Amino acid sequence: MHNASTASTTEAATVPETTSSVDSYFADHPTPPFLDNYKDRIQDLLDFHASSPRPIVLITSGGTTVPLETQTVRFIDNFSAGTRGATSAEHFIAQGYVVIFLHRRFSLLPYSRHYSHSTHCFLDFMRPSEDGKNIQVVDEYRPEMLQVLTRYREAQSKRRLLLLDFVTVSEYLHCLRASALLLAPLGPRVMYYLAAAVSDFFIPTKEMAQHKIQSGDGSLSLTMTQVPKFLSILVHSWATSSYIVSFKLETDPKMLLPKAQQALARYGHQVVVANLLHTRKERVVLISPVASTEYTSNPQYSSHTIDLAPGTEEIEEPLVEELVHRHEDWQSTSSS
Ligand code: 9Z3
Repeated sequence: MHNASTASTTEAATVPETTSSVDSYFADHPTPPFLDNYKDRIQDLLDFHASSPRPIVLITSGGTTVPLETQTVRFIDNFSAGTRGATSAEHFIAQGYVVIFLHRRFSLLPYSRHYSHSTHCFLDFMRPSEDGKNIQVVDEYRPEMLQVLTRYREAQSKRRLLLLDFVTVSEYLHCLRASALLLAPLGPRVMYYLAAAVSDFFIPTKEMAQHKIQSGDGSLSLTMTQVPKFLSILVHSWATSSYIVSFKLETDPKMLLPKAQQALARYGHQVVVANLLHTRKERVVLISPVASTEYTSNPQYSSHTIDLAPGTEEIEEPLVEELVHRHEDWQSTSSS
C-alpha cells in the first residue's frame, strides 16, 4: 500500500447539473411496482436501528440492463458479476455497518457468494451421510463454511443486511433515488458505495420497439441517449451531507486517473475508487480532493493506491478499512 501523492487537473470546477434531464428521465420511466415495498423495508430497517449510532452504507452492485424492446426479449448488459459489492458488504458488516445492498438480481450476494458462481457446483460442497439419510458438508470445506454460515446468521439475526434487487438501469435509478431520500435525514452517518456498473446509455421509451425486433431486415442500427448524470443530483440534492464513494472503471491505463479526477471535479463528492478491468482485484486507487474544489480552476487531488498484499485474500478488505476511517473522519468533522 502506498500513500498520498498529489496531482492536479484543469477540469472545470464543480457545477451542479440541471435537474431537468433527471426529472424528464423519471417521467419517461415509470416507478417500478415493487418500489413502495422497498421503501417500507428500508424505513423498517432504519426504525429498527434508530436508537443505535451505527453507520449505514448503501452499496450498489452488479450491472444494469438496457432493454431494446418494451416487451423485452433482448437487452444490453455488462460484465459485472457483483463481486466487488458482495465482498465489500461482508467487510462493512464486520466493521459494524448496517448494509443496504442494492444489487442486480442474480448477481453475487454477501456470504452465499462463497458458494455460487464458483468453479464447484454448490452440491460439490456436500455429501450424503454413510447411512444415506442425512447431508454432511465435505470435511475439507467444513471450517470455512461454518465461519461463513456463522457470520451470515449473525448478520441476519442482527438485521445488518437488507437485500434489494433491480434489473434495468431505470429500476436502479428509481431505487437509488428512493433510498437516498429515506436516508437523507441520517446525513453524515450514511456512506454511498456505488460499485454497480451503471449503463451510460439507454433507449427512450418513445423510440423503443414495442415488440421483439425482427431479424428479417438485415443489420440492426441503434441510437442511444445518454443517461443523465445522477451522481451530480445525488451529491447536490438527494444526499448532500452523506459520504459518497463512486467507482471509475477503465480499460486504458492512461485514461483512468484523468477520468477519476474529472468525475470528482464534475460531481464534487468525496472519493473515486479507480480500477482497471483486468487488475481490479489486485489494485485500486482512491482519488480525493485535497481541499474544497468548489469554484477553483485548478483543483488538487490526493491519490492513495491499495495493492493486494500477500496473505490478504480480498482487496476489498483494505479498501473498506480505509474508507471506514475516512467516513469516521467525515462524521466527526460534520458534527464539530
Ligand atoms: C466498478 O468499477 C467496480 O469496481 C466493478 C466491479 C464493476 C469493476 P465486479 O462486479 O466488478 O467485481 O466484477 N464499477 C464501476 C461503476 C461505474 O459504472 N461507475 C460510473 C462511471 O464510471 C459512475 S458511478 O461512469
